[in-house]
Amino acid sequence: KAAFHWDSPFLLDEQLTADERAVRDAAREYSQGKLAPRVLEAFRHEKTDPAIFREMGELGLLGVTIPEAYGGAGMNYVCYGLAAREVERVDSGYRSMMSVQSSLVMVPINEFGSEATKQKYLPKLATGELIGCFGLTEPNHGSDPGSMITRARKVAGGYELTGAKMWITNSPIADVFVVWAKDDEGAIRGFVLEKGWKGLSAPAIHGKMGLRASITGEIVMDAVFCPEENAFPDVRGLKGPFTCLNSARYGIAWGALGAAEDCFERARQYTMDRTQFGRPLAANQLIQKKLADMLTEIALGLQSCLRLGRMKDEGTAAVELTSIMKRNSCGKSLDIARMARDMMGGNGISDEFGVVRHLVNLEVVNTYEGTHDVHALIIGRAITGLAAFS
Ligand code: TGC
Ligand code: FAD
Repeated sequence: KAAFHWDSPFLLDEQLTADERAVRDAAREYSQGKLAPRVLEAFRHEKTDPAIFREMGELGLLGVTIPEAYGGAGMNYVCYGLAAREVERVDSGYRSMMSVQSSLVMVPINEFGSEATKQKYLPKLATGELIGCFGLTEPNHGSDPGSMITRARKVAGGYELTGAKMWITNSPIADVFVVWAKDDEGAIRGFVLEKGWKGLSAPAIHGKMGLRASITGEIVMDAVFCPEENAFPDVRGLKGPFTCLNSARYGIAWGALGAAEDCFERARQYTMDRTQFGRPLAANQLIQKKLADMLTEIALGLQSCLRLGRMKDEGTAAVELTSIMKRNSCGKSLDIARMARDMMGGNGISDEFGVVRHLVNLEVVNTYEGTHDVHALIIGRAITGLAAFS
């Protein structure tokens, strides 16, 4: 009879190449060795350590899928997903820092930037020497970014950008700002701005109850001059930002399950160790059902993420598949974190036990990069041919 492995029921390892396992192992060693010891203080005191970008850069975790010619690791999407899972096993905020830099800053520069722009920014973003952020959301336009009001007015030698972006990961510590704005024709275009340019500021947003280890801010643009060479020359419309989101949402699909795995493993160990009514909590049917539900969703989710990664690498993944997986992983991981929190009783409320931090982080992850319901509408449109949001 084949043995059952509760920690990997579908034997995920056996479906990976040696290179993929090596990336996964390096990301795990770094995350557990360097990130895990810092996370409690970082989360408690809302502290983001910018040194993390350089550390991740040294390991090749920034721009995993970006070609080596520009400083990236030149690896496949499966590697990127595996790395996101390991980083988010520690904290969604750390995965956020990595995925914004990789998918939302390096991907658009690589896909849409001129050769000079790529040469100028990508190698330093890959090492973490430069920190990037991505400004799409505005105070009054979140799920509906097509209605943005930030403007890029054509002026001699470039554009003048005016407007405000809200809830922007990394912005207060960013050196490079990928910002989306409408031009004089009303078309959405992408621009690469730099810290220190006149009229550009990025105040921090404080008081977040989740993702506290990852700094978030605004981007305020008051007639910021952007030279022509820093505007993406060809891409127009929402296709530009959505191309970046396809990559980041895929990373989140893996990452959220990493957080869920951490919750599951903690809840399992806790209920094995804790005795009530004269026996381990884990000996009770209700507890075992919860563990079975958690493991089932994690195992099915990881297997589907791997399939999506393989399809992305082959070029056969429709964007709606990413919506299915981002939505499923976030929703299921949030349920798992809630269950784990409950199974750990009063201790589950303490940040020292880890799971409540994942829970409040996952509330954010379920909202950004397209909310749970917005992804349902994207999938619903693909099923029916009818758009429910307009
Ligand atoms: P829609 O008509 O659907 O599309 C407009 C144009 O965009 C194209 N397109 C895509 N292209 C590539 N990939 C995709 N996934 C695409 N989806 C759409 C589409 O083909 C069309 O092109 P064209 O050439 O015909 O113009 O646009 P809509 O306005 O109706 O869209 C509605 C909706 C709900 C799908 C969309 O607006 C949406 O996804 N809203 C959610 C917004 C969102 O995800 N924001 C994320 C902000 S960034 C962030 O949260 C980062 S957090 C990072 C972290 O810390 O980890
Ligand atoms: P809204 O769009 O106002 O939605 C509110 C509620 O209404 C949601 O439940 C939503 O599902 C629902 N809703 C909206 N439209 C419909 C509809 N048509 N039908 C039914 N229900 C609907 N953005 C960036 O650009 N860059 C970043 O780096 C970034 N980082 C972030 C970091 C954090 C910590 C947070 C919290 C957000 C971040 N965001 C970022 C913004 C994020 O993408 C948005 O918050 C998200 O897209 C939702 O937009 P909103 O907050 O305006 O909510």
